[in-house]
Amino acid sequence: MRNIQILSLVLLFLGSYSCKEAKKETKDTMENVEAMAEEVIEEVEVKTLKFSLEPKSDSNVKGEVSFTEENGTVSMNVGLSGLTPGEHAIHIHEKADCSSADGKSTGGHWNPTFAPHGKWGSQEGYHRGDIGNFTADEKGNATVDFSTDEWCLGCGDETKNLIGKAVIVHQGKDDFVTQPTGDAGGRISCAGIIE
Ligand SMILES: [Cu+2]
Ligand SMILES: [Zn+2]
Repeated sequence: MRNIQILSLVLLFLGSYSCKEAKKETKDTMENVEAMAEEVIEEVEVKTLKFSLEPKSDSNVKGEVSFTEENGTVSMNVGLSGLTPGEHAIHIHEKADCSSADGKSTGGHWNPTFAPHGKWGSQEGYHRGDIGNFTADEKGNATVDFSTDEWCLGCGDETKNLIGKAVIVHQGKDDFVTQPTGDAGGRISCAGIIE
């Protein structure tokens, strides 16, 4: 009789123990699901915008540009074809208006901080649109990769916001000295940056 009592106590103990374990497992699973959901939400916050670059000033220079914002940094990736081999300037200009044949409808270099024109990162100052020069290969193709935390895509800070501006590729190269253009020559490809 006493053995039966002990056995039922043991069974009772095991029963409540496994029930606790099951509850704990459910809680762990819920925490995992919540953590995964947070990760998904963070991934959604990576913002990417893509645009086509259209030929200007009777050039054949076209391509694609994408901007990706992640953790406060904007990365720009550009692919171009139809260039003359060698160095060319690329800038952000102040208006997302590529309507004119010469690309001048985009205005001057984007310069929200009222700085002199210059080489990106220069002590003497530089426009927020002064990306610089890149080199096209002998076939006239080029890629440009650039990233900075001094830009954003649609944030409230107008000294950083790329939306409403334009990407301009020039026939010549930027000398980083001539004000306020860098003497980079004609505008041969254009893309407006819009939301
Ligand atoms: Cu320019
Ligand atoms: Zn400039």
